[in-house]
Formats: sequence, C-alpha cells, structure tokens
Amino acid sequence: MKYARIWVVLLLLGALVLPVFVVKSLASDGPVALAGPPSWLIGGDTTTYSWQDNDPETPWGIERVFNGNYYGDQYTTSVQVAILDTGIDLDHPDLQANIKWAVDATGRGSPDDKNGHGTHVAGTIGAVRNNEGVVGMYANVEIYAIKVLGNGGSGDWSWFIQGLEYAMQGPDGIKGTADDADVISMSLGASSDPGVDVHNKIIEAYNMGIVLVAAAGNEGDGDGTTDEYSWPAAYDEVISVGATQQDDTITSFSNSGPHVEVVAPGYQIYSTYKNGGYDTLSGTSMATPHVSGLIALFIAINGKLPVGTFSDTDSSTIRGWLHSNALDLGTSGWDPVFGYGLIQA
Ligand SMILES: [Ca+2]
Ligand SMILES: [Ca+2]
Ligand SMILES: [Ca+2]
Ligand SMILES: [Ca+2]
Repeated sequence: MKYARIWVVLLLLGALVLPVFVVKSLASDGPVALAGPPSWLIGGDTTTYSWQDNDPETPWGIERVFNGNYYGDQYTTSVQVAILDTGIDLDHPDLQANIKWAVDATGRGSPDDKNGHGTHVAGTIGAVRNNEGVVGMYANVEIYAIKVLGNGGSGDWSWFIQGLEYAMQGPDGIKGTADDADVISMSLGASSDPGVDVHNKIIEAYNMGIVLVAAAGNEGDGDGTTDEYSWPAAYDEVISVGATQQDDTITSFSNSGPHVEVVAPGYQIYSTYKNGGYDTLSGTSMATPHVSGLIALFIAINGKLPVGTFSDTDSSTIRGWLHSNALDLGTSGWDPVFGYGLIQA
C-alpha cells in the first residue's frame, strides 16, 4: 500500500522546503535561536504578563499553563509518554535521565534525533529539573522516544503505524502490561486522511485507554469561520491542539474547525534541541507537548481515569477534566478557534 507522507507540524523557513498543503510559513517569522537562557522578553515582546514568575528554568508556555505556579517537579509517579517524532537527542543532559526507552520505526537503525524537532517536543513534556536549561510540564515523566519521521522531518504512514504499535507494547513487547504508554504525543500530521489502516491503529490505542494527543496543524488562514484539517488530529479519538501566543490570542497559522479540542502555547517556545542544544520554535507542534505533559502530570497525581470523548465536560474522564479546567477564550464556550480553551494545570 502506498501512503502519503506525514510531516512535523513546525513552522519552518529557509533550508527545508515543505509542501504548502502541510506547512504555512510566516513571512517575517520562524525559528529564532537564543544564545542565552530563556527570557520572558522573547521576540521583542516586552509586555509583562500576570502569569510570569521568577523561575528562569520554566519557559513562558509552561508558566502560562501553570499560571506562574509551577509544580510539575513535585511528583514522581511512573507515567510513560511515547513521543512519535524525529527521535530524541538521547544523551541531551536535560533529557537523558527521563528517556526510558528509544526505538526506531523508520529503518534508519537509530532513534537518535538528527533533526531537532523531536528533541524540542521532548523538552516541553519532560526536561529535567536541574536548574539548567528548561524544565518540562512533568519533570519526572518517563519518555519513550519512538522515531517515526526521518531526519528531514517527514515519514511514511507505515512507520507511524509501527510507532503506534511500539507505544502500545512498551519495551516488554506485550500489550496490556504496565509499561505500555499512557500518553502518545504526535506533533505531526498531513492534510489528507491517511485512511482506515491508520485510523484502526489509532482506535486500537484509544480502546487500550491510551490518551492520544496531536497537533491541529499549521494551515490556518487566520479566519475562524473556515475549517482546516490535519490527520491524525482530526480523528475523534485524538485530542487536537491549536497554538496560542503570549497574550492568549490565537496564532495566525493554527487550524480552526470542529476538531479543535484545546489550545496551548505554540509561539516562540524555548526548549531542548539536537546536539545538546536549545532553540526557540513555533507551531502547533510546540503546543501539543504542553497538553501531553499536562495529561501525564494529571495521571501522576490522580491516577489513570478513562480517556473520555470530545464532548465530555466533567472530571470523570481525562478529556472531560481537560475541557472543564481550560480557560475559555474567544466566543463563550467551545468554539472552532480555541476549542474548549487554553489548557490549565
Ligand atoms: Ca533543566
Ligand atoms: Ca507492555
Ligand atoms: Ca480557518
Ligand atoms: Ca471559547
């Protein structure tokens, strides 16, 4: 069977030319490299926000979700998040202690990240608390690095299916045991439905009680009344995550439509990068790991509730808790731009 390619959901300019149907670049914007430690004043934004604190290890997006009261390092419960991406920089000093398993589904032989995208996602989910670099949403999370995208940031859907299979099995190779992933984080997508084979594998993971989180996509046109879709985010079983800016406005690139479930910070996000480095990137790729990490922390604190559905609004399910706890933005109640709103810890 021949599959279309899937891509990271990152805004890119310059060296990598991505198909316009997947990634919409911004003319005057893109990845910004920071030489020093993370700053509140990223990208010339000198506004002081009420949620800022004085902890230099928490990037703005994480502070926003915690409202400047970070507690993602206060729990040690074992929760596994599988990151399906370009791999992870396995010996990154801000990640190494939390990477419990790494596996390659692309046939390259190594899950090490030569791109940087997967390493960036991993830092937002679970960089360690060591008073250096950044700290993740859940600083003691157990990370599974599952490489399903090649070093250029794209991959075959067959690799993605294999990656889901690895996440469902965990390192013991058996489904239904304690080491199966609790959360699968997918900062990737394509703007056409990959079909029943991919959807069936998604449904299988959902039915196992695994929380599935994916980027809503960067094809947004700045118009909340028009719909843009990306898969796997558009599937009912998957939490579709849009991207906001520091002032809680929506990013111009964030997809809108009936599938948007929540939003999270996804603009000028500082996190870990390849070769032991750090970088500042934008995209719904960067919003997604805030949600994945928050759900991991929620499971660490509250145990593993049923995943729930898109329409849940009470705390008896994980998705219901996520929705009911979100900060409503835009028009009152659920809307196609912000979904249920900005996630809150
Ligand atoms: Ca750190
Ligand atoms: Ca297992
Ligand atoms: Ca739109
Ligand atoms: Ca709303």
